[in-house]
Order: sequence, then structure tokens, then C-alpha cells
Amino acid sequence: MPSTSTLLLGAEAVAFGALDAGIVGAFSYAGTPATEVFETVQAEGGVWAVWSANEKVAYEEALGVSYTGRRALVSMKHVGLNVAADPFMSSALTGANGGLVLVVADDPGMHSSQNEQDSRFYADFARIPCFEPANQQQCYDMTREAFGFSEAHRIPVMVRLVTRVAHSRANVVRVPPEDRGPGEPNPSRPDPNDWTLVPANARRRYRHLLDIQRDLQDELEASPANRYLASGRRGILSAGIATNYVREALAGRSGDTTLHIGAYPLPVRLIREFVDRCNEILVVEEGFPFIETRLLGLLGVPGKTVRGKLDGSLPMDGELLPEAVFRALGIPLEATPTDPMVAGRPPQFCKGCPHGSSFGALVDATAPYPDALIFGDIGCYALGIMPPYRAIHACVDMGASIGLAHGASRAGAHPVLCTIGDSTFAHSGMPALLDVVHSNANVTVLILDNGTTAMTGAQDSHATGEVLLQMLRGLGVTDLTVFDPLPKHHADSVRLIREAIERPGPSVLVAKRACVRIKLGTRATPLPQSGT
Ligand SMILES: Cc1ncc(C[n+]2csc(CCOP(=O)(O)OP(=O)(O)O)c2C)c(N)n1
Ligand code: SF4
Repeated sequence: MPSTSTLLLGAEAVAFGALDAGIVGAFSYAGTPATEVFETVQAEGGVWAVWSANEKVAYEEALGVSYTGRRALVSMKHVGLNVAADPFMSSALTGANGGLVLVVADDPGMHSSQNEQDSRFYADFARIPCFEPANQQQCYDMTREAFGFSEAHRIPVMVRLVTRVAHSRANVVRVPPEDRGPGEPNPSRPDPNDWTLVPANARRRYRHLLDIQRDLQDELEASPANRYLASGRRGILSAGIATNYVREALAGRSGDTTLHIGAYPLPVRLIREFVDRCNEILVVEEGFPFIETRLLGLLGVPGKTVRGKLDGSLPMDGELLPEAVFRALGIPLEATPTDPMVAGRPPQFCKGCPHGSSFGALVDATAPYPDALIFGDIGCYALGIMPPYRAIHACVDMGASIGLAHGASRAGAHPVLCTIGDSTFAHSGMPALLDVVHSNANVTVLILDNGTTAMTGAQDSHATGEVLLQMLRGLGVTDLTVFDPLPKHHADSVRLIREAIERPGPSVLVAKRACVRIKLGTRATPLPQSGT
């Protein structure tokens, strides 16, 4: 294949980087802004790419591929790594065999997420290397490089994206796939004891992980991902996409010393050289003040002024905007019109959405119980929080609704209900329901089975239809009611929910009706206001 130039999203560029690096499989659970990484691999075909039940499972599947000596890509949104944190942290000790690259897409500004996180802390926490692309070409290049790096050092490698990189397009030059050929296993086989983390092995492996830190740092210190340009006494240290904002602000101006960081562990020697040269330093990074806090330590840098998020020169929360960078650099920015082209509208269910009629029934069914608590979950049905329903009292993280309801019922609240979608139930609702059944808690669980993972673009659901019912019976649910939430069945739906509330012990209702977006044959696209 000759080199080709294609207009790609950052997320797509990562996928092509992985394909050209010769992965045999990609693993993921959907989540904005990471979804397109996996979808691109899946659309290209030729390698294993089936959605996993959740991020933890996806990570373990990819690690299993790596142990065979082959290359695997695993991708997820930032909160997905909370779910996958257990295997992720321990995999730093076992190490990788075939290249293992974890792509995590952070969502500063929470365009479509329930919180802000900075995954660089996770890479640092696990002591694994991390690449942070500033643009789409680097998404491709760094992902390819990450596989080789992972194999050379036998360690998982993270590629950290942010929404603005994952979801914007630029031309990307792809180069011919690597000679090792897709599917060729890494020929050397490590000692399987390395992968068996009983305490004696784990201690040895942790020591090893600590011992290789210097090598990782030395190699990345020289990486072209980190670029230092010495000039004047004002220093600008930037990372990832923030470098583009700095370059935009500085366009045509020289006289500042700049250091761009795109690979971690941090290049300490370069940073020392940079700091020695400058009197005043501005740190510009997307996400948390990761580099800034390390630079300042507890007591600051004697004799130097360090500015950034911690002193308020740049905002601590939200997405970093070029305007803020211009301001922090003292460079005037021409005002751009801010009138929105389309008036803002509150998010709402699609017309004919089955969740709308389910919430209509839920609101009427619980009307006689002023103390009713209803715990929600994450999916299109989170819109049950909006008028006219205003039905949800809490929505925290995927799968939380059942555990929250269980806890509240243990505290004596009654009635306690929760709503959860079919995909979220498969993702992380099942163990919580097992607890409810195990302790015979008085909780009414409403599963909204629309046959798909609608919110993130209609990916397959692992727990829909007859499979869902079998799963529920297998979990020990005996009080199980299935109903069709069509508006014309409203009175029946209200009655069934009320009867379930009145029965002691756990009861599960399944509101079964397909998402209209898939029913009509159109691929559901994430609602612009949601899409988590
Ligand atoms: C840990 C985590 N992973 C992924 C997501 C992205 N996400 C939010 S809701 C959802 C699934 C929604 O599917 P379902 O529960 O079936 O509800 P629907 O949208 O179909 O109504 C996903 C994948 C997330 N918010 N958190
Ligand atoms: S995409 Fe489907 S589940 Fe989501 S609001 Fe629209 S109809 Fe409802």
C-alpha cells in the first residue's frame, strides 16, 4: 500500500494507526468521544471487533490477545477506565506480550459525560507510558508507535485523546502496514509466572515495573513527541491539543521558549533545561493541571513565576478554549460573532420514544406515593429527569440505579424504584440486581428494553428480548412482569407498576419496545445534547 492521505477524525486516525500496526482484535464498550475508534475498526473489517459487555471485560479481552503475542487495541471513554481500572492497574505488573494499546478519550467540559477526568493521572498511577496526540496525524503516528513501544518494553501503553482531537478532522497520511504482518505473534515468550499475580510474583513484577521507569523515561525523553525550542526568557510549556492553541496565539511572533509535551513519563531533563532558561513559565494543558502540579511540587520553583490553572491564569474546569490561552499569553484576540446559528433547546426524547411513555406511566403509578424515590441510570432514559416527567431523583454512573435503590430501601425508604436500560443492565446492573435478589430487598426495578444501546449510536445490546428474560431468571428473579409501554396501554402500565410496588420483595418490570430510531430502520445517532 502506498502512502495515502485521507480526511479523518482523530478517533478514526487512531483506528487506522492500530490497523496498520497489525492488530488482530479491537475491544470496546461504547462511550463518547471514544466510540468512533472501535466503529472504524469494525467498519474496515478483517480483525475481531465485537462490542464487549463493558470496559473491564473489553480490557481483559485485549490483554488476553496480548498474552498470545498478538497486538490488540482497547478503547473507551474516560469513565470507562474507572470500570476497567482493576485489570488496567494489574496489567502494568503483568506487562504485555503482543503490543497492547489502550485509547482513552477524555471529555473536558463534559459535552456528553457525567464528570471530568484526566486519564494522564491513570497512566501515571499505573506507571505506564502515555502518548498525547495534538492533532489527527499524531493520532495515527502515535498509535502505531505505541504498539512497538508496548512490545519493546512489554508494557501496556495509553493513548490519551480529548473530545476536540477525537472529533475534529484533518488530513492524515497513512503509511504501509508493518512488515511483521497482521496477526504475526511476537516471537519471544515471557515467563507465564509474570502473569500470575499471586503475592510472590506480584512483588517481583512490581519491583520490575519500578525498575523499568528510568528506561521508559530515557527513551521518551528523546521522543519527537516532546519538542523544545529555546528562545527568550518567557517559557510556554504545553501538552497535547493545548499546543495548537499556543501556536495559534503566537502565530508570527517569536521570542518565547516553548516546550511541547506529547509523551509521558514527563521528560525531566528537558523540563529542567526549559525551566533553567526561563524566568516566567505558563503551563497550558487540557484537563487537570497534571504537569503544572508536578512542576511546582509542594513548594514551587524558587525564583521562577509559574502560571497556569493553579493561579487562575487559565480556568480549572471546562474545556480549554483558545480565547483563554490568548488571554493568558496577553495576546489580543479579534472578537468573533457569538450569536448561535440555531437557538438552544432542552434535550428531549425523540417523538414516539418508548421511554417517554414508560416515564409517563411511572409518574402516574407513583403519584399516590409522595415519598417514592426513583433512581435513574445513564442512557437516553436519563431524560426522564426533564420536564414533563421530572421523575428521577439521582443519576450517578452506569449501573448505579439498582445499587442506589437497594441502599435507600435498606435505610427504610419506601417505595423505592429504579430505571435502567438494557445495555446498562448488561454493563453493570446485573451484580447489583443479584444483591437485591440475594437479600430479598423491597425494590422495584424497571428495565427499559429498547433493544439497543441507543444513546451512543445504536450499538448491539447484550441483554435484550428473550436473552434479557433468561438472564433475569438466572439471577433468581421470580417476580417478573413484561409489558409494552405504548401510550394506548397507559392504564395497564400504570396498574402493573403499582402492583409491583405493592408486592413485597424484589420485583422486576421489563418495558419492552424498540427504540423508534432502529425500528424505523434509521441508525440512531446520539442526541447532540447527550451522547454519553
Ligand atoms: C462507564 C461508562 N461507559 C460508557 C458510557 C457511555 N454510555 C452512556 S449510556 C450508555 C448505554 C445506554 O444504553 P441503554 O442502557 O440500553 O439505554 P438507551 O440509551 O438505549 O436508552 C453508554 C454506552 C458511560 N456514560 N459510562
Ligand atoms: S434514540 Fe431511541 S431511545 Fe433514544 S430518545 Fe430516540 S427513540 Fe428514544
